[in-house]
Amino acid sequence: MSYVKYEQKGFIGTITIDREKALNALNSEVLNDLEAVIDSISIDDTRCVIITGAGQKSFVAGADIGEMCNKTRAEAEAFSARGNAVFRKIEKLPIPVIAAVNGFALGGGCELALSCDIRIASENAVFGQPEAGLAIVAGFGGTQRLARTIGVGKAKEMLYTCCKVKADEALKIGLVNAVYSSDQLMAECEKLAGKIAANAPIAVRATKKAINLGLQTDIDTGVQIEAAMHASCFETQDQKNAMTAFLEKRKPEPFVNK
Ligand code: DAK
Repeated sequence: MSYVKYEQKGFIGTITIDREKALNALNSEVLNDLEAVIDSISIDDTRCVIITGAGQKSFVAGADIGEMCNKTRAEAEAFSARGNAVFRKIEKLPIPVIAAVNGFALGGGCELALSCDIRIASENAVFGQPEAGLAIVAGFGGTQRLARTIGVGKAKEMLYTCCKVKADEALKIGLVNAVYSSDQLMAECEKLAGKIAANAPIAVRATKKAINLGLQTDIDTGVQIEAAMHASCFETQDQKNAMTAFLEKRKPEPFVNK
C-alpha cells in the first residue's frame, strides 16, 4: 500500500501524503512513495501540482521521530540526503507546486512546504522547526530555504527557539501566501492552480526556472538566465497565438503547450 496518493483533474495533479495515524510523518517509505509519485508526473499533461496531507489535522508532522531516534551519525547523514534529494526534486519539478498546508507543518513538514513554489494554509495550520528541541539540526533544507523565504532574522528565531507559528502569523511573515478555512483550502488551491494552468505552460515553466536559477546567482547572471528563458518562448505556437490575439483584440485560443 502506498503512503502517497495521486489524483489528476484536468491539468492539475494532487499529491496526498497519506499516513494519517502518524499525522503524515515522513518515514523512509513515505519518502520513497513520494519520490515515485513525483517521478511519474507527466509535464505534457500536468501544469500545476498541489501537495497536501490526509485528514484535517496535519499536513506533515515532520520526519518520523521513531525512525530517526536510534540512527547512527552515518545513517542520519543518509536519511538527510534521502529527504533532501526528494525535496530538491519537488523544487526542481518544471511545473509549479502549491503546498496546501492543512494543519501541522513541523520540521520536515515545514521543509516540505518550503520546497514548494507557493504555500497556502488552512486557519488551523501550525508551522515550526522543532529540531533544536530534539537536539538535532533541521535536516531537509530548513536552515537554507526558511532563511531564503522569510529572511534570515525571522528564520533564525524560528530555528533557535522552536516556536510554533500559527497561520495568521505565517501570513504576516510571508511564509504563506494566503489563509482559508479548512473546508475552503483545497477549493482555493485548485482555483489558484487553475489560474496557473490557464497560462501558457512553456512560459510558466521557463518563469519558474528563471526565478529558481536566478535566486542562486548574482544579478548579472540572473538577467542572462531570464533573457535565455524569455527567448525560449518565442517561435512557440502559444506565443504566436497569444500575441496575435492581443493585436486582433480578442482572447487567445486555449494554450496547447507547444
Ligand atoms: N514522527 C513520528 N510519529 C509522529 C510524529 C513524528 N514527527 N508526529 C506525530 N506522530 C504520531 C504520534 O506519535 C502519535 O502516534 P500514536 O501514539 O498514536 O501511535 C500520532 O502521530 C498522533 O500524535 P499525537 O498523539 O502526538 O497528537 P497530538 O495532537 O497530541 O499532537 C503534535 C500533535 C504534532 C503537536 C505532536 O504529535 C508532535 O509534537 N509531533 C512531533 C512534531 C515534531 O517534533 N516534528 C518534527 C520532527 S523532527 C535530519 C533529517 C530530517 C530532519 C532532521 C534531521 N537528518 C537526518 C540530519 C527532520 C526533523 C524533523 O522533522
